[in-house]
Amino acid sequence: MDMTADSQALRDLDRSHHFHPFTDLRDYAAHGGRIVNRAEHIYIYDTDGNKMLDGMSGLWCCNLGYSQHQIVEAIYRQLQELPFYNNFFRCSNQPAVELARALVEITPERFNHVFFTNSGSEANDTNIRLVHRYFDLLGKPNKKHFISRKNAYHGSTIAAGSLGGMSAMHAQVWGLNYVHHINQPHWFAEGGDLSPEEFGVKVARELEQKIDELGEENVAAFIAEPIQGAGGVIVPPDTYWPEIQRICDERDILLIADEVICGFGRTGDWFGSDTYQIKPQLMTFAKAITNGYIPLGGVMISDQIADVLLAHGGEFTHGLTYSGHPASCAAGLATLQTLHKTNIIQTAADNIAPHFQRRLRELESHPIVGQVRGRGMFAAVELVRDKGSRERLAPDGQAAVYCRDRANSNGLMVRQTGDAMITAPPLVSSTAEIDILVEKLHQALDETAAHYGVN
Ligand code: PXG
Repeated sequence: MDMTADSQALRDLDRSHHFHPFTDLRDYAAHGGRIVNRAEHIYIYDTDGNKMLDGMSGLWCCNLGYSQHQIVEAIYRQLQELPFYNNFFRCSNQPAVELARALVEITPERFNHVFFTNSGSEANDTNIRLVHRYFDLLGKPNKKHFISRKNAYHGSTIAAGSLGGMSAMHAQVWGLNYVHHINQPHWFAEGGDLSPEEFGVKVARELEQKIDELGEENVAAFIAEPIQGAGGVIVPPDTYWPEIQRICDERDILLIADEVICGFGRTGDWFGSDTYQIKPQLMTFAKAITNGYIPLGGVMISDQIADVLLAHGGEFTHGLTYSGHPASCAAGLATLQTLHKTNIIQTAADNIAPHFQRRLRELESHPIVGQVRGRGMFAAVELVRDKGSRERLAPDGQAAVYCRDRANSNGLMVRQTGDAMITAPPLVSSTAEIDILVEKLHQALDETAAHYGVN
């Protein structure tokens, strides 16, 4: 078979008929893209025969890489037994029940209920529905407002896009009028002369100011990722989360932890909330719950909220055809069983993540690297022209786009956010594979420095 001709034909069909997510559609129609057709362990292969080390775990999903046959078999077995039945009208299915129980076991004691969705976006929409119902039932119908953070990503439905704080999305989404944004704890970009610790407290107190501005009686919840992922792996200063927790506790504001990226081992624990010892009343999950193999998301609901919904009764008028899809839940169960059996979260935290973080930090001596930050198995490398003034190499994140393209051409899949290179490799990577990732990134940085005349 002539792979090149095949590949070209596929790419032509793709750019003729397929609108891609978060893509410049005119540019894509003109130039097309890469068709990935096979994956193994931590490597992806495209129809042109290129092999790439996947430094993004799919899209922050395949924490266990691509060769987890027991998850595939669990899906296959389930599809043979019961390919679908809905969870409406007093019906349930065994994998959904068992996965609910398994999730309750790995989350803190106060979580005893789960609502399943197909995606993180729908799970965050569900959070809004749950929070509004909760306060309505408590007789506090004015508590409808949400506070989120600039540059946050919480999904792409209208509601989740509103919760998110990406300005490019807001330019295209006529957002909800009850969502408000405060600054993110991005010390490198916005910390000025403050120490990270001082900056952490300052930016956390913006939550308090926003609550005062809106009136505590009107504010329902604050939503945030423990570490902001798509927004640039923004690792908060250690002072940040304790201050946020204090404010939420004192002011009768629910805390929602969006664990879509942080969850299932990325930060070194089961959840980012464990890493930062925060006590959210709701936790959003998706992506790595099935190792990315099949869509599934959901919300963990703490007793504080569940008890109110249970005690008052009445229909919770929310649901998705595929809430608790048996095949998705079977995949989730197989993934959790694998995480338990292999102890990979702990192994990666003890052996791989320290190596990953240490090797990446060596890049701080590179002439165009201003900062390397990260925790567990994700990190960001900030590009600058001048380390002292933090002047950027080019406007609009163009240098990082260039660097990403160089890395991709060299066989490394990483992504870019603003002026930062982002990487989040699978937890099953070996130290030798991490070394290859860092070498390839180093090479892309060299090529970027040369392109922008920095040496
Ligand atoms: N919350 C967080 C924290 C996410 O990262 C979602 C919610 C939405 O999940 P769904 O399943 O609806 O996509 C996400 C998704 C990127 C990128 O470029 C990240 C996501 C999605 C698409 C692109 O890093 N995260």
